[in-house]
Amino acid sequence: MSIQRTFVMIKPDGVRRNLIGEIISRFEKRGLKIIGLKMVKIDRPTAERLYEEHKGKSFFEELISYITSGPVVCMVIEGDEAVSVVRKMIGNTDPKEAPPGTIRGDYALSKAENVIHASDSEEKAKREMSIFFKEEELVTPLAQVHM
Ligand code: PCG
Repeated sequence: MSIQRTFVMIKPDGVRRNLIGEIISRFEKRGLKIIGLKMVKIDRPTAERLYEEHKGKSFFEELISYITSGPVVCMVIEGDEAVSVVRKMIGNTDPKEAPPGTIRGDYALSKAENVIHASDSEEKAKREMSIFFKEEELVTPLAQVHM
C-alpha cells in the first residue's frame, strides 16, 4: 500500500454543468477519501500561480480567463496510489482521446474546457494543494471514521 494525496479541481464548465455531485460520487465509490473540499472563485494571481508551467504557451491567456470565469470546486483526495488512480479516472487531457468511462471521456469534448484537473505527480499534488488548502483544513481518514 502506498497512501498518497492528490489535488483535484472541478473546473468552471464542470460546475456550470452541474457535474459536482456526479464527479465526487465517482471518487467516493472507487474507495478514495475526500479529505479537503471547497468551492472558490480563482483570482488572476492564483490562476497564474497554479498554471505557472504553462506561462508563455499560446493558450495561456485563454486558460487563465477560462479558469477565472466562474467558481471551481477544489478537493484533496487520499487513497492507495491516489495520484495515478485519479489521473486514470479523469482520462486524457484531450477528452477526444479519453476512453468512455473516464470523467473526461464521458463529459467533455474540448481540450480547453475539459471539466476537471488532477495533479500528475506527488510533487505537483503537494504544490497545488498548498495553493488552496492549509494543512489544518484537511481531515484525516481516522477522523472520518469517528465522525
Ligand atoms: P490540465 O488540467 O491538464 O492543465 C492544463 C490545462 O491547460 C489543461 O487541463 C487544459 O484545460 C488547458 N489546455 C491544454 N491544452 C490547451 C489548448 O490547446 N488550448 C486551451 N485553451 N487550453 C488548453
